[in-house]
Amino acid sequence: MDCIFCKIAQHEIPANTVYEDDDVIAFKDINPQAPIHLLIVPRKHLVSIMEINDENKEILNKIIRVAQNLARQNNIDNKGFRLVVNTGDDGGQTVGHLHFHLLGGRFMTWPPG
Ligand code: IU
Repeated sequence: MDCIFCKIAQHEIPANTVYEDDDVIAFKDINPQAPIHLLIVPRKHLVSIMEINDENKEILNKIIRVAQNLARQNNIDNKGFRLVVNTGDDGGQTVGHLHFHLLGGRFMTWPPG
């Protein structure tokens, strides 16, 4: 499958990895939108949050736990951060492999653009 995040997850192309285990990989976004901008990605190819179901829902728990740990490690847990899942064209999703953006280190405005 020609999926860039699958290739990163399989170490076929390099990334600035900050965490990985059997189910999840997290790496620095190549085009950061905040001082801290990490992507948390399930190794399994799921196109979007719309592919979460009763059989694979545990991955969400895992991703949230990884996000908490990365927030603590980057000292943004107390001041705050944003965890974002862009979904589909109108949601601004450009890579068709489910990923969570962890953004922090600056004040986030609302609404997002
Ligand atoms: P989006 O929510 O699908 O728009 O987010 C995709 C993100 O993936 C975006 O922030 C890109 O900068 C980022 N990214 C990356 O970190 N490495 C890559 O090789 C590619 C995209 I392609």
